[in-house]
Parts: sequence; C-alpha cells; structure tokens
Amino acid sequence: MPYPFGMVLAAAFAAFGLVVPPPPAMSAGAAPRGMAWIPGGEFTMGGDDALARPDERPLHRVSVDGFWMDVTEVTNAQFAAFVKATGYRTVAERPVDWEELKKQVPPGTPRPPDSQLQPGALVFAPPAEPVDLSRYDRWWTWTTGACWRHPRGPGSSIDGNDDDPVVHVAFEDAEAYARWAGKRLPTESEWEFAARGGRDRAVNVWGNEPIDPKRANTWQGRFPDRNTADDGFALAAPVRSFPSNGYGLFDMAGNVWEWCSDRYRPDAYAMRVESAGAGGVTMNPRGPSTPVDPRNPHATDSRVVRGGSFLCNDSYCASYRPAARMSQTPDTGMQHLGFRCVKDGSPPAAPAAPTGPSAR
Ligand SMILES: [Ca+2]
Ligand SMILES: [Ca+2]
Repeated sequence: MPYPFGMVLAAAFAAFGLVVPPPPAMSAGAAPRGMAWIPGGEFTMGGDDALARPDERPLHRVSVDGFWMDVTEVTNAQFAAFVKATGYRTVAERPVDWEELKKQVPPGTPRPPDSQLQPGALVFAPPAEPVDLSRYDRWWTWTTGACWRHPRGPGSSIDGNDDDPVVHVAFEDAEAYARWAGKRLPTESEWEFAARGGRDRAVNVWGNEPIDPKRANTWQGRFPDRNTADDGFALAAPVRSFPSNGYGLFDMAGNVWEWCSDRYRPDAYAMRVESAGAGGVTMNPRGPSTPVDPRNPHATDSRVVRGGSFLCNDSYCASYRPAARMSQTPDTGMQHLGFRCVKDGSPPAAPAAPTGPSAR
C-alpha cells in the first residue's frame, strides 16, 4: 500500500493570523500571470485500466465549471516571495505539538523524546538494497531541520533551484500561500479534469501510450534502491522540464505530488454514484464532509494529493496517471509533495475582431 505517512508526524496547527496583502489587480478578460484557462465541462472521472486501484472506481460522470490554473507547480521562488511578504513559517519549521500528534497515533503511544519533536519533515533516504515495499519507513526518514528551504535536511539548500517546485509544504501552508495569492487549492475533480487536458478516459495525461522517460519526471530502475534517472532527474526537476498537457499545464504527471482541497475517502466515488443515480452527473463536487483514510486510521483529517512524483514507478506506485488518488494527513511535509493553485474567474477575452479598412 503506497503512502501511509501521517501517523508519524505532528499536527502543529498554529492559527494563521497574518496580515495578507491584497492580490494583484486583474483587468476583466486578462489572463492571470502564469495561469491557463481550464474551460470546464463534463468528463468521466476515475480509472479502470490495469493499473487502477479500487479507490479510482467506479467511473462516473462529473461536471466542473471553468477556472484558471497555475501552469506549473508553485516554485521555490514563488513561495519565497510569499514568505518574504508575510513572514509565514511553515508547519515543518515549527516545533511538533505532541498534544495534537497523540490524537493521531494509537492510544497509549508514549511521548517521543524532545529530540524527535523538533521542527522537521520526512526526507527520502534510499536504502542500499531492495526492501519490502510495504515498509515505507525504509526509505522515509524524519529529519530535524528539513523544510522547504532545506529540502534534503540541514546542509542542503534551494540556492540555484528557484524553478524547482517548493516541497515540505503541509496542507495549511499551501492554503496560506493560495490565500495570499488570491487563489485557492483545486478540488480533486478540477485537478483531474485539468490533468486530462481534454483526453477523456485516457490512461495518461498525454494519451494511452505508456510512460517513457521523456514524458514525465518519475522513477526509472528498481524502487527504492536503484534510480537510473533515465529522465535526467533523480529528485525533483525544475518545472517545465517535460512537455505540457492539452491545456498547457506542466508536470500534472510526476515531479511532485499536489495538494487538493477534498477530504479523502476510498469510497468517495461510490458515494457520488449512489447520490447521483445511474447515469447521473455530479456537478462541481467538493469532496466528502468527513474523511476515511485506511492508511492513516487514527488521523483526524486526511486530504487528497494527486499526480504522483519523482518516486513513482510502475512496480510500486503508478500515480502519475490522472485518475490516481492518494491520501495524506494535512500536517505532512514531505520531500516529494508540493501544490499548485486555481482561481475562479471568467474565460479569457476572445481575440479582437479585425478593425479598420480591412474589416469592411
Ligand atoms: Ca526522475
Ligand atoms: Ca506534479
């Protein structure tokens, strides 16, 4: 089972009380900088291909309204601008709150020593030899001092990596950035609609051809001990390093996972079908009101993440597919988890009609 991490992390839920400057003004019909208009419409949500997991079923019809979407994952440079403007401190930079954490772990779990309650996040540390793929603790290491500025832990930095996606952002960090930017996180349905790029029911964001190293930043070789990096990147790649999809969006497959606003439950689609009836269309779904997360059974909340990452490999987690879903506890900062934002608005203005003598 791919990615159960949250129970090892703290929920340092500090209130977000920063003064937020207003978003930049946008004239009617103008495209927000760095965003693409996603036209909206009806599509088939979910997956039923050979790699599809039970939580991607059943296929069902969903309709979403049009929206603007960041064409790339939020980058280190963009997140740094937010932190500079607001003084925001991410969850991974705050001490772990044991009173919150203990609500998420089995009753009776002893309090860890203070040394393990220091600010930090989970860093990918590949083992030297093949390991049991159910033992995710064999390649994830809680690392004091790891955060967005130090993605591989103390001593590492983001200098020179302005265009890499920001990582080690918890759900509330992503939401805080989005509010500051005058945007919001996408719903899971918006995210999947956008990832498909107009290719309804295709297995991959580029169509039905299988993945290859030119398509997306994933993992080649044997996970998790041998990464041949045939795609040129062992870890995250600068955004726009791989081809965009049908809507001009980059890295909707792989590179880093992306937060969505929906709460996670494996039976979310079955609930929709039951509610909409056979052949029914669910309009602008915003996700279930209560989460269910078998990977993190003690977690009080769980959110959807989408798109897979540089750690995705068919032998383990083919989550670069647009239908693939994953759960994540909202307090989690990880080296392969980032986000992008969306924004409500109007479609771009149509190109101006010809004027002047030639238009007569
Ligand atoms: Ca790679
Ligand atoms: Ca991505």
